[in-house]
Amino acid sequence: MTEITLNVIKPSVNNMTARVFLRAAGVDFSERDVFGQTRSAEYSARCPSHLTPMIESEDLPKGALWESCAIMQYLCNKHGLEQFYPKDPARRAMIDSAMFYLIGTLYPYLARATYPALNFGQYAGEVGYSDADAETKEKARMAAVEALAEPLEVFHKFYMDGKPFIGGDRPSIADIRLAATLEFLAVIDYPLPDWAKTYMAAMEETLGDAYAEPAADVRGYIAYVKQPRG
Ligand SMILES: N[C@@H](CCC(=O)N[C@@H](CS)C(=O)NCC(=O)O)C(=O)O
Repeated sequence: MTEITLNVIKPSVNNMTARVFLRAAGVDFSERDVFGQTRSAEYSARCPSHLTPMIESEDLPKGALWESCAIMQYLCNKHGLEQFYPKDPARRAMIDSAMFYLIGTLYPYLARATYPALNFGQYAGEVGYSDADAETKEKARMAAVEALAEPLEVFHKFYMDGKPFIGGDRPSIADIRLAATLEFLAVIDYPLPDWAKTYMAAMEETLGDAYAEPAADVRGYIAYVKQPRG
């Protein structure tokens, strides 16, 4: 019996993050596809946030852990995976900073910019969630598209700073989080800067099938939503 169950929704880049990490880390786990089930009483009882990715393990105080970055941090700590999450406090702080910056700044812009094209629901309070007219919603979406450039440049200039990855010569958990996130930009044909294209190719080449297999689910979904509808 495997120790860890990873609950996933396959088209999601939040989930792709955990799926890539668990494969790359070589941790023993089983995967459960919970597409369409996250709001069920049964899932909510185990996971009141109704979110994925979510791991379940008897070792966890509440049996369940969600938030992609927390999942990666926990498993690195538990299994001593220093190659993905350095122990040195200063180097680790940079990885943490990159992940918090992604979740707190880059991802909200990216969600506003891409979720309508992905047919994903937006969050309460967003213009895209409101009963504003289509023109107002598109204006808000375009503002988010424009806002993406600055955090992207911060990842490149500040966190990578001439190195191939945020982690230096090899991908860290912050790199897994960033590369997976950037996958969604294909749905709006966002013009990725050249460094980002090189970076994503390097991530896939370095991590191999661990990256390619979960990425194929995200890319397949994007191809599906981009199909012209008659
Ligand atoms: N910040 C979270 C975001 C998780 C999240 O938004 N998960 C979505 C899929 S993209 C979900 O499971 N939604 C199901 C639901 O709300 O019922 C992470 O990085 O794990």
